[in-house]
Amino acid sequence: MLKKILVLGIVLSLILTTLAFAGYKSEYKLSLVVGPSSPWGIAGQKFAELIKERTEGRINIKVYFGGQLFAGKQTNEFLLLRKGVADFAIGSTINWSSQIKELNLFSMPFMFKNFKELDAVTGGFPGEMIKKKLKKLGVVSIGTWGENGFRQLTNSKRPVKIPKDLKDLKIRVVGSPIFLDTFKALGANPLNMNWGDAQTAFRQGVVDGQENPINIVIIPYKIFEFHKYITIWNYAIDPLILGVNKRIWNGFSEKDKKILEETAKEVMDWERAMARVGLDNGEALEYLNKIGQKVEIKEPYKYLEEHGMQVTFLTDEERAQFKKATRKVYEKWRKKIGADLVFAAEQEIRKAK
Ligand code: X2X
Repeated sequence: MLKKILVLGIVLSLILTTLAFAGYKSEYKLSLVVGPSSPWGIAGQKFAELIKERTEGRINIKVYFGGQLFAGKQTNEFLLLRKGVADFAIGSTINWSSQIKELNLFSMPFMFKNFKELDAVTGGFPGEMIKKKLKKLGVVSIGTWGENGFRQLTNSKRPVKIPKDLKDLKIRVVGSPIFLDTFKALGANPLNMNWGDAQTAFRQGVVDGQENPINIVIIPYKIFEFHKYITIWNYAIDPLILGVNKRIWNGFSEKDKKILEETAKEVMDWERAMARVGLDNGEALEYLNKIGQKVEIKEPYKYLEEHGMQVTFLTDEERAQFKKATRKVYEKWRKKIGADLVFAAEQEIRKAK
């Protein structure tokens, strides 16, 4: 009798397990705009590997690098994640801002000065508002916040210290309208280009400059091979989100959801530390040491100089000139983003000072 009950129990649990995972796909697609050479790209690979291991093969994620799922058109990524062409993505808030106007908050010219101010906004009420909006649009944010980083200006022509220095420089920007507004306000000649095409354009000298973060893009992509000058001006920031299509998310068991969430947090914390190492007050390095990660590039500015770059830092007064020159853009986008969200962010920034 006891044996019969035991066998019945085993059969029943097998049936239940099969039923629970019957809805699972044999492969899930994770989208990335960049390649596997930067910590942003490595985070995708890391996430896929850890999930496979921790779910004992129930969830099998394949990473599609370099915008493969949308022929490189990076501003379409969110749309395709929403539609289920991608199941997961580690997306840049800039690239997703075409569909979610709130995400332009991070591209507001000269809004965030440092990591402390950024963390106050992403970790506070404004961050929650944004995640809620994403969910409403069909994407669950399980890994927040990763980081592409503060965007710095590089160019092949001259050091840029005041707005006048930017005059008529051809600058590649992402296909997001706020960037066109900002660079036009500064007297430059901005051009929209996808990241894949941009790298060819740098090599061929079709553009004079570009703007991107140091640890995630400028160093891994060796921008110093094309541009001699870099200006550290923290004019915009690009947080990353590990998101899942909501329908896909709802199909996972509670146990697997927990594994996905915990792993996403772990991977994005690592990625954010890699984006900040050498650029913050040492917290990122401390964190990486704690988790046993060996870091090769500890002093990014020195590394850039060693690779032939002239690094220009701005004084507060110099940065204020750029801020003033772009004030109209800020006010225009306040309305587009939503005055409530911008106000909430401004309050957090004030408190963080
Ligand atoms: O295209 C860019 O500049 C990049 C790589 O930073 C983004 O995807 C936003």
